[in-house]
Amino acid sequence: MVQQNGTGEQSSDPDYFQTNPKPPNLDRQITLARSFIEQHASENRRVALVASGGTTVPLENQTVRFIDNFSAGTRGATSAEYFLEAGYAVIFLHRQFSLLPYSRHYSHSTNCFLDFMTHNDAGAVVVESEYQQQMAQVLSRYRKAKEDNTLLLLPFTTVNEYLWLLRGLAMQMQPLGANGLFYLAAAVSDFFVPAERMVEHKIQSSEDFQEELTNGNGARAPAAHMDGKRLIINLDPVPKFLKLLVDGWAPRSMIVSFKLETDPSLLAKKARYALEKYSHHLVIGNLLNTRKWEVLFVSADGGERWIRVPAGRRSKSVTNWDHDSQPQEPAIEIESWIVPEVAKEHTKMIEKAASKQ
Ligand code: PAZ
Repeated sequence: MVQQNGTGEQSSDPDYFQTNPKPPNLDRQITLARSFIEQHASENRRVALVASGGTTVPLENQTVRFIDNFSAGTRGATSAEYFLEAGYAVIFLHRQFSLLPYSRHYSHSTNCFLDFMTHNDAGAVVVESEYQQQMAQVLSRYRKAKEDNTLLLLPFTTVNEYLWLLRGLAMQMQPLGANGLFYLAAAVSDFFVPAERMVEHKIQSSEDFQEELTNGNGARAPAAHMDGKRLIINLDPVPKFLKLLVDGWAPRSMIVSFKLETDPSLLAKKARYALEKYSHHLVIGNLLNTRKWEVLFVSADGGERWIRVPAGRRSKSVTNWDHDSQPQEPAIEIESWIVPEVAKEHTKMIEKAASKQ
């Protein structure tokens, strides 16, 4: 059972980074990002930070159990490719082992790379002739991104790692000014276990073996514990990082967030609410079941408009023989329409910023 702690209203928590541990590899990741950003700033290239995949909330320090947020990383990985095509350099902040730009075409259950391969007459493994052309295109784009050093892959797993990375990267991106873009498609947990209430070891399913959580001041209530046969999980709200990003970490960049809902009647309202609450530039709303063929753009000028893949182009065949259980793939990737729209808005913002100088 998941319980919410407190009143339900989440606050910006300036203490978050004092009380929740810095990930061990953060400095290394930030160093990589710094030289990447410096290179592209010196070439006056736009840099998009694309956040992708879901964050986890570990229930134990030595993590056996965790809560996860839904996202395969399709939105982020696909969008990253279109940003690269539009001339951006991309920092791809992604959930470890979720889909990646380029390799996404040949991974996971719908597109197993083995289904694209065959043996030739000499017995060598080669790409099936019907996939040659498409794979050659993906390969040359992938190679170009590598040669030009325009794609930096930075993984996270937990919500804590995500928040530390987002803040650290935003600080590094500040010198880019309006050339920086945040495209926040990751599915980030709203609730988490703060470090001070995290147990060290695997939660036991019997009260008899329950771990005591103590500090200098005596016992503290752990975030997860057994109550008879029931597991009680008591989570804190994650700080409102979007507010912190807009107001403090990246005040001159363009900021685009995504809003995922399952109830169609709430989508526009919630997207508008988020935009008004955080005062950023654009919210892209999507529904879980239709996210591959329709999204709602809600912008700061009051505009609301749907981008939709036409009904006739909503499905294509997939290579896997076991695809019946998978959602249909549209013939058009909706990100090929989303990203140019975002880039157009970004151009306007850059021009506006330049006219003020
Ligand atoms: O990666 P994916 O295609 O499986 O899912 C993408 C998404 C639905 C997580 C993304 O488009 C999104 O809405 N992200 C924000 C989620 C949120 O409201 O926190």
